[in-house]
Amino acid sequence: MKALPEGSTVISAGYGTRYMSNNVFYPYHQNTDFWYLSGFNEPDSAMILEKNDSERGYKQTMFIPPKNPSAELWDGPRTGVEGVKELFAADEAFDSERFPMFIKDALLSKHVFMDSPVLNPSILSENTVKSMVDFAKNQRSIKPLSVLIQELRIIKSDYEIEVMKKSGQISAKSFIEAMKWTSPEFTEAQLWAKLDYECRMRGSSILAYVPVVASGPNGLSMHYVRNDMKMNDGDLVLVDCGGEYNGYASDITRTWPVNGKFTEPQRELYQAVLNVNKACIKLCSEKANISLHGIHSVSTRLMKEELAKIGFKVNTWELERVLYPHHVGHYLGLDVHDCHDLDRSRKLKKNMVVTIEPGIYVPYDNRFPEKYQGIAIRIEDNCVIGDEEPYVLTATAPKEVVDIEYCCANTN
Ligand SMILES: [Mn+2]
Repeated sequence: MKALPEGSTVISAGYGTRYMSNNVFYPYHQNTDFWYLSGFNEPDSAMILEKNDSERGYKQTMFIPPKNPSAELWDGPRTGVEGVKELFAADEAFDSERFPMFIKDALLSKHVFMDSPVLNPSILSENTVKSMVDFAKNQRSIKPLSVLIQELRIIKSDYEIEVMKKSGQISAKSFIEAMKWTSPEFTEAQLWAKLDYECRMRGSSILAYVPVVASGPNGLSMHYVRNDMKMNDGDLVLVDCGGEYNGYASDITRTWPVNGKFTEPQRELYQAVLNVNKACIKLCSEKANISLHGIHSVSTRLMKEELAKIGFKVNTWELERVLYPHHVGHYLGLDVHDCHDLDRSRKLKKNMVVTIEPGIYVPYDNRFPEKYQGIAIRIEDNCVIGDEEPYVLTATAPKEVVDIEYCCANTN
């Protein structure tokens, strides 16, 4: 609010409940921008911030589901109007149903910052509110809010880093348990359940995203999330999974042998990707003076060299469109793909958090050495940008060949 001009009003709405089918709802997840501003986790809530001359510099008005004994009988206790003033520092608070009355005035301020109501199910997308916003849009310019919040979110506070350390540890330890437990007698679905269980047993509220649990050639599909096949002896399993802890996501990928022992071609290809992963992680500092796009360029160059060492002859198109078709990383935070509107060409600054996730996916195509065909490998870590060197949040998840094989052999 300090950075905004006089006469500014910020309107932020949380998500409503989302449905899988008919009356069957998904586990509730708050809009992360609203959560960042408010810390409030109940559906159908909203907040209006008005810049003023008070000591605080602004007035915070919240709209929330009110206390209601019959609704609370079904859905559990609500914070209520008095609670949200006491616990969430609201100057004023009202029943969500009164939001349309207030937004009308709010939209008349000199500078209005809010995101399009059509983007997400929230009390902003209700018809009366939507028509008022559409009307205001024609009258004056409403400026987008999310990019402003993303600018705040991209640099983590020391407290956020502490929470993300815990989030990383939880997920990394869950990978250790998953490796120890993996065997050809299980399915991908069972390995998914194992990871979910281990994350939640350590304090995660939920997995941060639908994981990829892809054994054998299933790993060649980047977004394989069916996770329903039997895992075969002799195959690798590629797992991209992370828990959410106090709102903050982890995003780890490890690839390990279903039977616990790499074959020779698997190990060679794995080592190539691992070398790229480690070299790129070293670049995660302010001193390196580099962006995520910059690290990506380095990763493609290194990958080409690593592949040449083991007999691949590939051109740039084959490398960047077929074998390694995705980016080396993204920002990480409350969202897995955090600050998604901010460019990856900005120089990395202290306390940004990024993923480093080079991968190789060799299709059944005789342009590539036959012994590597059908193998998919990705190794992904979460790194806090430091002054001179990174802090790797996911360092406890094994990734050296010897560590993985030791872990897999240790079957409890
Ligand atoms: Mn990722």
